[in-house]
Amino acid sequence: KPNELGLVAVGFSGGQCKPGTEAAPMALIESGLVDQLKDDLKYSIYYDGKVHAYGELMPDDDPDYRNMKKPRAVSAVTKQLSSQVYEHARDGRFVLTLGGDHSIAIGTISGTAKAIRERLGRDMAVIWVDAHADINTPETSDSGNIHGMPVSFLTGLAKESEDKPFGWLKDDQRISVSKLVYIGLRDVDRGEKKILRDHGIKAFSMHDVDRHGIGRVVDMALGWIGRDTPIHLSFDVDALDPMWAPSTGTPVRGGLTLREGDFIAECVHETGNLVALDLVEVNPSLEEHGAPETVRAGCSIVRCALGDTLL
Ligand code: DIR
Ligand code: MN
Ligand code: MN
Ligand code: MN
Repeated sequence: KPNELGLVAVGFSGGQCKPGTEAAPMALIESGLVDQLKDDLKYSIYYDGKVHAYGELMPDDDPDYRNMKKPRAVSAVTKQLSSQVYEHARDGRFVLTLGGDHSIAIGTISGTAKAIRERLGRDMAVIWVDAHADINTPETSDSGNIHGMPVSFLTGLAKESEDKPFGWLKDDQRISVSKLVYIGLRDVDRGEKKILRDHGIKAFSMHDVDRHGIGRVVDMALGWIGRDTPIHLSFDVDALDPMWAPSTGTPVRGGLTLREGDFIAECVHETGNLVALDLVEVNPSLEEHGAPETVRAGCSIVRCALGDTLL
């Protein structure tokens, strides 16, 4: 069902300390994104019409655990999101998740990884477009913010026992470090650099984009993944330079242009293997004069990944 799209709107900001990302899904939808996907790109949209805040899942008390901030809240939200995403992907739909901060990728990627294994018998690849690697373990993290850790939980570098936060994550929901590719990195913590090196993880930094150009970088990234591999694209809007996306929690100068971001999304769409997309870390309450611009940039990335073309 290539034209069926499951949309999940996640109004959650608990993976980091700045409120505001919970307002992003509505801002993206109100700017016309869903109508464009329906009317221009001809998708049948499966959307429950809600921005999920998961208030009913919030614990009364959520002390730090293994250096993680709000571990129970993030674990409960991502567990619920994982089954929402799984159900769409299991039914053969493309899954678009609008965040929310990047901790929600623990839910989205675990959901698609499991569904793709069941449906296609394949291991899914992940393209993580971000200024940051988000691969801290609870122990390597300086901030304790879980939006800097999702990849370590998804790859099994960080694990937890059954009754603890993220203990619900099982092997069939995980991805291999060999099927992970980064584009856009420029603010990677020391502990993360060691993890990337030790596990031979494929990463294209802004240095690589400068050296080779975005065209070759995308070719190399897709070449690493290989043909006929289902792809989940997790796009942190802070991969873009703050000139195009200022309203985000941790902006880092020297990023991708909007065209380079759109180009990545266009090329991943062209593979025909894209099964899911996350668009995260838009925070309309930061740099408020830049919020409309950031929302427009986010919409543009989503449209490109879903098949919009320039001609
Ligand atoms: C930093 C920042 N590496 C951390 N991470 C961010 O908190 O672990 N990720 N901003 O998006
Ligand atoms: Mn991120
Ligand atoms: Mn980031
Ligand atoms: Mn961030």
